[in-house]
Amino acid sequence: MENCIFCKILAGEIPSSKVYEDEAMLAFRDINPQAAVHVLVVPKSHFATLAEMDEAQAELVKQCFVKIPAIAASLGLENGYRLIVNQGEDAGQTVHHLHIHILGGQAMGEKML
Ligand code: DGP
Repeated sequence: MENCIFCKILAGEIPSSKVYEDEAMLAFRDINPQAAVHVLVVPKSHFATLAEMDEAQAELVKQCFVKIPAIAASLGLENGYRLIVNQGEDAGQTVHHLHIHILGGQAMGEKML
């Protein structure tokens, strides 16, 4: 998708700090980390929110969630982690390509859930 920063990262047009990749997803470190470990898991299909997702895209998202425990383990998050999937303006979604935040590497506190 033109002008989508995550599509450009998926295409290799913009560099990223990759932590995992397969046919369904790319996981890379967030440019503006909000925790000691902050990784984004991005399905390899452009859609902004779950409301716009088709069946094939839902399969990619399923594969992301199936793989996240292994990605988290590879990041040393044995003590736990938080997943966030911002949906739309009120949630503060700034990149309109669905992505799953993995946050960890520290006690997260109780302020956000
Ligand atoms: P959200 O607010 O859920 O849409 O989160 C978007 C995240 O994407 C935000 O935490 C910063 C991150 N981000 C934006 N542009 C880039 C980029 O070019 N590279 C990387 N690695 N992360 C980015």
